[in-house]
Amino acid sequence: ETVSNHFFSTDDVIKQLYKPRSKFDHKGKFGNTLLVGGSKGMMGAIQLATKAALRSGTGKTTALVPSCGYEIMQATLPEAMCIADPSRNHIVASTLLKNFTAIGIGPGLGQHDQTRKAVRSIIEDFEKPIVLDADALNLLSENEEWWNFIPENSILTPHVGEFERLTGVHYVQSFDRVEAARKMAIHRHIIIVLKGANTAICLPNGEVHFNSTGNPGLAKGGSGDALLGIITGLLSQKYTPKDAALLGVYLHGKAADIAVQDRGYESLITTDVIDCLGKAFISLL
Ligand code: NPW
Ligand code: AMP
Ligand code: MG
Repeated sequence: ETVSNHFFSTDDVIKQLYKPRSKFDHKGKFGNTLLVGGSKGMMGAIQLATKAALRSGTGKTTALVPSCGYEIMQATLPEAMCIADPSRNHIVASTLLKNFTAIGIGPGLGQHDQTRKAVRSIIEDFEKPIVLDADALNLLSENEEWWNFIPENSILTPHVGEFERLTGVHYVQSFDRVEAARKMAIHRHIIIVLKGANTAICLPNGEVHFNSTGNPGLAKGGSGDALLGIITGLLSQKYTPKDAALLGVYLHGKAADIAVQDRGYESLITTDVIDCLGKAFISLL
């Protein structure tokens, strides 16, 4: 393949994708987002994802969490709705999905056997492109059969460790890893957001788009959880899966670039990144 398959998400390219708001907009236009995740000891991950979705413009946001997380979510994220799973410490069941416009699964989910079944039934029932990260990807890594029910144009957001688990291969050269992600995106008809310092967004048509924002302040637990919330929130607003992935990765990095000016690389935490999403959106106007 030639280098013409490779693109760079500059500020100008991203500004073309962004859809500004207009005076008579109402919340019904911007979708109803569901985030699925959390387990005992990892409620922070789904909190961060939900908060990031709230800050990304979605009309309504709901989190599905194990019941030990219900009060945590209701008390800390008043703008979000919450559905408690029947089980206390990890998710074991699906929920009514027909009212949701986009679903993101994975932050802090854990890898319990019953959780695996619940995730599978959510993906199968929803039938539209879905966003998968973290433990939802680890579930996929276990069994080739899982690929059969991942809807086309779904967005997978692995870090290097998760991607290598998906392929079962350790890549020495990052070029080889990106090429493997590109081939996987073509073969499975999905979008792979291969995360890292130079996040590569691989599309089903074989294009690879490198992101231009972000910094080492993001090298910290929680960063990816926020990214899942942003991308799912954008998908909910009827951005195409491609545009949701490109714009979401860009905004996540841009918010971190703005936040780090006050926080410094070491002190930056995911909450700071989410708090700067507003400035990242404003930079697109
Ligand atoms: P190493 O150490 O380099 O050999 P995991 P996770 C590798 C939740 N979280 N380049 C790395 O290998 C998530 O949502 C909850 C190379 C390491 O062994 C998930 O549900 C938080 N290698 C769950 O925790 C905040 C890389 O992969 C392994 C790499 C587990 O997610 C934190 C680590 O990956 C977290 O988000 C890279 N760039 N990146 C909360 N507040 O509740 C990773 N690796 O085992 O998938 O663990 O990513 O922490
Ligand atoms: P996760 O490992 O799932 O928490 O995801 C980490 C997030 O932080 C991804 O969006 C990465 O692209 C981003 N990230 C991590 N390290 C860096 C870095 N050195 N430069 C830019 N972005 C980074
Ligand atoms: Mg992660």
